[in-house]
Amino acid sequence: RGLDDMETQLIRCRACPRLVEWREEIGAARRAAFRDWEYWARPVPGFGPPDAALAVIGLAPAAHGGNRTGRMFTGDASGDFLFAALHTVGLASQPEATHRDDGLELYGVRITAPVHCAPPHNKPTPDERTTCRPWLARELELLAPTLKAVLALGAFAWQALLPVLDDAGRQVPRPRPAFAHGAEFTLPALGDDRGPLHILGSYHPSQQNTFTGTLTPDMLTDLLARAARLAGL
Ligand code: DU
Ligand code: SF4
Repeated sequence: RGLDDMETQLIRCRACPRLVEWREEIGAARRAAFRDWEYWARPVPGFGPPDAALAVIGLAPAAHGGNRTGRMFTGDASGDFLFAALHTVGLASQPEATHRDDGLELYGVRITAPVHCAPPHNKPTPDERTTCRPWLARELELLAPTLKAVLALGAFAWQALLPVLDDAGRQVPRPRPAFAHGAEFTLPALGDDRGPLHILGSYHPSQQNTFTGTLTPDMLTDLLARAARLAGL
């Protein structure tokens, strides 16, 4: 299976020296609350069915979240918010994600990120975003036969996504659509097996946004529901 092969290769990636050092350093130092954890401390693969109709794209794994558990958004505050919303709209089997074997299933949706390794201060550099781009391109290409919608969580994901779509031969309008919460555009079907693709933007469910009320649960569930409907889910 394509995505399994990709995952095997991805988790060995060491292309970004700063991130390799950081992810391992965090894994060695840990945090008091997680002292008993063996941190994943490697690239964190995408999560969800290989025939997903909707892709949700975040930023990068959190140091003590995905970098600890080895699964996107699993075990951190952003994930608590995201999985609760996914469960509310019927896209996840449970509202919580705590570890890789917690039984969580996603229905028709795959969660990934444009940068697969935890960055210092949750801030990857533009170079790191560029270096990790082929992984996002490959994942979206493998999903292409079933993919109908992509929801970018935050401006970083939006800006990482558009060049990938360009490179895949999708015709992203010029000037490029700007990121906003609720931004939306549709790319036309291509001559091959790829139908129209709906692109949506939402604020990222980071604590910076959720603690301040910039992103409320209703705002996220509304957009997830819309993305799911556009994806035929
Ligand atoms: O708020 P937090 O759960 O500690 O996450 C920190 C940071 O990383 C935030 O900007 C969300 C982002 N993030 C992500 O994009 N993908 C993940 O799987 C986990 C966190
Ligand atoms: Fe490799 Fe991406 Fe991690 Fe960089 S961020 S080391 S390209 S997996």
